[in-house]
Amino acid sequence: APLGIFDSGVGGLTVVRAVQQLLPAEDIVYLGDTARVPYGSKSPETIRQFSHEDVRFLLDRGVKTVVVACNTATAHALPSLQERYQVPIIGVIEPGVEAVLADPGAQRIGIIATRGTVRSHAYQHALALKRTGLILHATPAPLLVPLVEEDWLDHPSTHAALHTYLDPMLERGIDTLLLACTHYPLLVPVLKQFLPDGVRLVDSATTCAEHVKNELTKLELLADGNTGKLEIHLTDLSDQFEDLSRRFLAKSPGRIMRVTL
Ligand code: DGN
Repeated sequence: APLGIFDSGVGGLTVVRAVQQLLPAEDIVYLGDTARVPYGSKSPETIRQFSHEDVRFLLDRGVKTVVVACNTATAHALPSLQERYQVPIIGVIEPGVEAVLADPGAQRIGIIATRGTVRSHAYQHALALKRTGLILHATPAPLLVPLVEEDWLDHPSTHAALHTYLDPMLERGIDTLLLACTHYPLLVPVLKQFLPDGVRLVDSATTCAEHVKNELTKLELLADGNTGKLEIHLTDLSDQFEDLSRRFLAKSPGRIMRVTL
């Protein structure tokens, strides 16, 4: 059976890409709710309602496990999804938190995400529960999403936004920066130049893929004889979403299907 992965839009294809690199034999059914993106600025109730609809769509396609690639959806909906459905449901937050704490010296952690993710305090709570004495600086960085979508990665406006968002936490000192939004992995090359030496970058897409591999291994659900097929379903399809899909996936997305939930 395939692996189901969903996101509020096409940003979650950064998770698909990371999963494909690590588990090339897995068939994947991807759902991007492009008709209703962004989730980042919506209320917790609405995010939960949309997330349940997204999971039901994937379950109807017979997926063995669901990965919630969207940080905002994980932050607000993961426990209620896990309670409702029988299949394993994996979010992006726990893997990100574990990757941060894999460094025993990590103490001063910067987090950037959508407003919804920061306000949920999901990352802050999960980190503080696992290690005492952490100093956390969580900042919503919503403008980075449209800047990445515009392909303004190494652009003066993006540098200006990074200064505004990151300078306050850099002045106070961080040893780790957690990229807690689907879009931010595309900024890694720019961030590597932008950040002072010694600040470790953790991105939730790569860490989530590693966690998926571990969970599937543990549950004995790894692909057996599959061919690494990818089906992309979007609730709205436009030239822009096709172009974005290619960039987030770093290759041709193949045929994209438009669906209604
Ligand atoms: N996919 C969202 C997230 O990771 O939080 C970002 C896009 C959005 O909904 N604003």
